[in-house]
Amino acid sequence: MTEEHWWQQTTIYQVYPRSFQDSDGDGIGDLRGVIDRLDYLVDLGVGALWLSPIFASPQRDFGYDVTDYTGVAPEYGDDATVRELIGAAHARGLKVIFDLVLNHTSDEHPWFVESRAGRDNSKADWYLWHDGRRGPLTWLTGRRRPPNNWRATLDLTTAWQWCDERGQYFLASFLPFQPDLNWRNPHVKEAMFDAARYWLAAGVDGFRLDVFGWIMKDPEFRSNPFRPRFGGGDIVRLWRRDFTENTPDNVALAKELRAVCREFEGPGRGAGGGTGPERLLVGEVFGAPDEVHAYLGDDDGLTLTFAFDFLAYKYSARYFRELIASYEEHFAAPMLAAYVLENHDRSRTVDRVGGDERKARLLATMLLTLRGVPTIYQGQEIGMRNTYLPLKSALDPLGRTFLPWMPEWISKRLAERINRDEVRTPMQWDGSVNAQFAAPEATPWLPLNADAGERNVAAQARDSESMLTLYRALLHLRRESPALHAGSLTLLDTTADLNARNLIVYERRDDRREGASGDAVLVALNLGDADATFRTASATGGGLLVGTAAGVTVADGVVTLPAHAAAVVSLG
Ligand code: TEU
Repeated sequence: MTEEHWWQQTTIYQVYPRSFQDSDGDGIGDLRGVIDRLDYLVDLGVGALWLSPIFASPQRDFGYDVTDYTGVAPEYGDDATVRELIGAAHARGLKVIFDLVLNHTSDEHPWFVESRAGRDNSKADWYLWHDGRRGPLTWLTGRRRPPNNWRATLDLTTAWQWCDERGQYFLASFLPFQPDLNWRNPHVKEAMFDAARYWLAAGVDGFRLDVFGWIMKDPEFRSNPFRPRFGGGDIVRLWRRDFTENTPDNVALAKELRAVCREFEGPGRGAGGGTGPERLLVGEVFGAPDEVHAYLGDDDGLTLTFAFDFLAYKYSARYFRELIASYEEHFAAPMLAAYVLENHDRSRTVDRVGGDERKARLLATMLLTLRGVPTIYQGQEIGMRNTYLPLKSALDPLGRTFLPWMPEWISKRLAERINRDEVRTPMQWDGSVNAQFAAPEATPWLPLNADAGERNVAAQARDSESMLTLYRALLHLRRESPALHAGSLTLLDTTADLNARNLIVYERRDDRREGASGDAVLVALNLGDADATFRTASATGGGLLVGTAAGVTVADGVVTLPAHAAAVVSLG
């Protein structure tokens, strides 16, 4: 792989279009609104914009239930607006990444409507249908049992849904109204690849691939082995996912999708004869780094996979130190992971660290200085909080589908949000009514967080100590510093020094040109409750480039860090 792929140096900003900016007063964000905010993203300093799904959808899972992969949802705009958005972003040097939901469609998609109607129509084999198994009462009731033990998301119920019309089960690995497509049917694969081609031809720079790890399931429908596991991101998981997740066939699918992108990529990138830029494919795949790095292949698979262990973490120096080491080992250069602290499914960072902004600032510094592609979820840059909203009236179907019995006093206390509305409330632009997300007289589709009056972009832009100012500074520094956007990472061993056991320290060096002493930066993070110091190898020390707290200093090569503070220091 040659150097200088655009995506190696980029940073991704996730826009949840429904909650970013409304332009027409219906209380729902839209594409015109995104266009109006592009300059904000440029000023913030991000390189690419990932739009959560904007395709036609009944919006029962807010776009992750698609009914037309090449049609724009009317409440968001139309084909002309989306093309205008791509052009306007490109004109500002921003890349545009769409969200592709390949595993399943909406049950209202015309393909599924036809498929479920009978066993001999043209779409009969487009989804994963199965007769099921005979059970002890089948002779009496006629009901059969699900064919195997595959579980729907959250692992609480079977993934098989009964369909009376066909007298068969269909597989729905996520929510019951999201039937899984049968990717072993070549017509399905071509139809989905054609949808990708449609947007590649329109100029999108790549795709975030929804639940990519689940697409190719075991063709023999074998049951997953029973092996209970506690912790590790899930509360409890009873079965391994050998036959449903990250199967060898699924890893192979990444290559086929890459080949589709190559048809549009410019000279030197395959036989497609395309002329465009290299396209980014970032997969939503779950698993340990030693497992998921296989998706990247040898520059012929996905470009990136999300490092979700950074999203459901234990806030400790040891946890992150080991994680960084593990990613450095399994994603060795030129491979990279996509680092992520927040998204539209999971808790906001500040809440995850118990409301402690110091910790959130430290994590932001880590996110934006690791060797990888950082992803920022809208609102993260102003430290938006979860907005507590009762499960009973949730618009998000997740908790209502799988945990409707859960009392509020429990759901409130879970680390993860099972009512994902809580992390999807409108973006807080200023302190006015509706925070400029929508006109003051509009009714936003979800309520704003009550703190929008104080916590908003306008207020933080004026405040040199704000979260927004920190994100901006780090993003711009990352852009300017070759060590940060293209350099190597070396973890320094601080564990021997008792005083430094809660520190994580790493160096980033631009050592691309042999012999030349390029740009070098040291990052020191203090995850402890006490002050800590660290002596850099360079006697002169360097200048403090970014500090997350007033007490961060560098003098005579010694970095001093108050509790939960972070520093980025120049070694050049
Ligand atoms: O989410 C898949 C996924 O990560 C979930 O299983 C997650 O664990 C859950 O949301 C609990 O937080 C993707 C999308 O990001 C999500 O918004 C969609 O609802 C889902 O796929 C189905 O397409």
